[in-house]
Amino acid sequence: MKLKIAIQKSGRLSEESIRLLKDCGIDISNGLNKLKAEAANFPLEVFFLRDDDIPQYVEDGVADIGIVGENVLLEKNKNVKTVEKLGFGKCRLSIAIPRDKTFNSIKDLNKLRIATSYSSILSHYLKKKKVKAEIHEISGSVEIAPGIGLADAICDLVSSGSTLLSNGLKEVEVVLRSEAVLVSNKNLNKDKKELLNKLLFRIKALRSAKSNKYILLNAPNKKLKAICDILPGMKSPTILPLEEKGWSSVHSVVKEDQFWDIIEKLKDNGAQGILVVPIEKMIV
Ligand code: PRT
Ligand code: ZN
Repeated sequence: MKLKIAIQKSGRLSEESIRLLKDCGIDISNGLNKLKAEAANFPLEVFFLRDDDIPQYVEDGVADIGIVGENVLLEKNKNVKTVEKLGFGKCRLSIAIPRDKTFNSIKDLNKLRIATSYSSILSHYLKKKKVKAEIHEISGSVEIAPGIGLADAICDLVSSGSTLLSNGLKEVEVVLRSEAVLVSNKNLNKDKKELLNKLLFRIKALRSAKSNKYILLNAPNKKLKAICDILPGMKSPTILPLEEKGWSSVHSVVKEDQFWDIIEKLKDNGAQGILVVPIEKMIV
């Protein structure tokens, strides 16, 4: 019994999808240029596909699970289950207009021709916002549509914004924020569910490791209580006595996003020699 996963063959999600599997201890280095590869050390078969086809393959059960952008998932609207957000492939689906056009509110999009590869998501969005625009479905190079007179606006994926900039466009509405997600077929049998859970356990360990840091510091004993209150840790901080009298070494885990605030407070409470190191895997 093998779990079958579909990932993008070549594109923006390919490298990170393979790295994710690798960081989960699953090696698929043989066969990257093929349609299919087998993992060496996990019952996993990998299919390399176009991202647009992944939701359908997972719905049909040709693949049991897949990695795909939420933008594609929503546009294709297939009957699959989103299992886990993966934190890469982040982008937004946005409406943009020529830089020299004024824009005060979404009502300004009324009667405009908007070029997009995301006609389903866009039409739902415009309907919700009570805007009546003409949607032109095109499959590639959407950003050039206003320049060649094909449309008045576009709705396309944006990450750095440099494509919009170099085409004389400005972003005026964010329709959707997207990242890569792990999706699953809704009717996995018991054995496949078990394999998926095993994989998911590893993915979650990586994800929490990434959002946490291991911190070590020296503190005067009389400040230990205050410092431990700042540093809750996984259970509670570890305290080890230093050779120097009246001082201890404190070890704990801090959340990446609280990191700078915590460092400030620790310093205010007399912490010294603060070391912050990345965590590779974290099992909570
Ligand atoms: O061949 P296949 O169909 O598999 O690939 P594809 O060409 O359809 O997709 P690909 O590889 O371009 O993108 C795969 C997925 O990556 C998308 O579905 C998104 O979920 C995610 N992603 C993240 C992006 C971007 N960021 C992104 N910036 N996908 C596309 N872009 C494009 C965008 O369309 C525009 O042309 O990059 C340009 C804008 O980038 P900036 O940085 O200039 O703003
Ligand atoms: Zn595609």
